[in-house]
Amino acid sequence: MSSGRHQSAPRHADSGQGELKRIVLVGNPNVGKSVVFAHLTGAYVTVSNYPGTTVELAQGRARFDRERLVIDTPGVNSLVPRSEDERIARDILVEDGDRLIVQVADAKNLRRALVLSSQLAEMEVPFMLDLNMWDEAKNQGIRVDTERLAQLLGVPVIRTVAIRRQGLRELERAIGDASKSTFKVRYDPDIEEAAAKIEALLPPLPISRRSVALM
Ligand SMILES: Nc1nc2c(ncn2[C@@H]2O[C@H](COP(=O)(O)OP(=O)(O)O)[C@@H](O)[C@H]2O)c(=O)[nH]1
Ligand SMILES: [Mg+2]
Repeated sequence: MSSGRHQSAPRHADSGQGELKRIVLVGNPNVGKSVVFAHLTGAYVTVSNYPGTTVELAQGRARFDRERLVIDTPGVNSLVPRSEDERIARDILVEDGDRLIVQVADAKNLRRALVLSSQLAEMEVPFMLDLNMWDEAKNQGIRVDTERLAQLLGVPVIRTVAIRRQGLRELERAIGDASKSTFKVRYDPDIEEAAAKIEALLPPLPISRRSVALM
């Protein structure tokens, strides 16, 4: 990890919710994460700064499963961080403990979204993909074969129009099926060889050692 300071979990900022299982929303900026978050949590939401930063994080209990805490993270373009926001999103994913990840994506910008999907796959964290803004994609004539995409990624892929509450029930159902992706990026042999050497030196981590070695 490039992060020098190792921050404690945001869950500690909100005492009493410490040991809840987490649902972490991640995605590019402006894809509808906060709208999805509002639907999943309803009214009782706390907003606190991520420890040691001014970055605000919203968290609240899931309405469909009170044992789960939903966390809305800052929008990112990469999980190999280049900004404080990206570092925080990455750190939340890297934290130990029981968590399922919901990647919210703009269905019109699939290429951008799949960069993150491939990074989540590399980290070997359980996730599912929500293709949001399906209305706008449709209006622009963009079609996505979600079944094929789900096959290729090996994780659930669903469609939503969050502002109109379309697909949110399906989203809630699919969260329980979030899984580690079977998709694997193969790099040039030199990179693979170097990564394997680094990987062998790393201790057990909450995300795959391969992904940390590649970072
Ligand atoms: N057309 C359309 N707009 C949406 C949808 N979901 C969210 N939005 C809008 O997209 C903008 C960004 O949403 P927001 O939740 O703030 O995105 P975030 O940056 O990922 O948290 C807002 O203006 C939302 O009202 C959707 O499914 N369809
Ligand atoms: Mg937001």
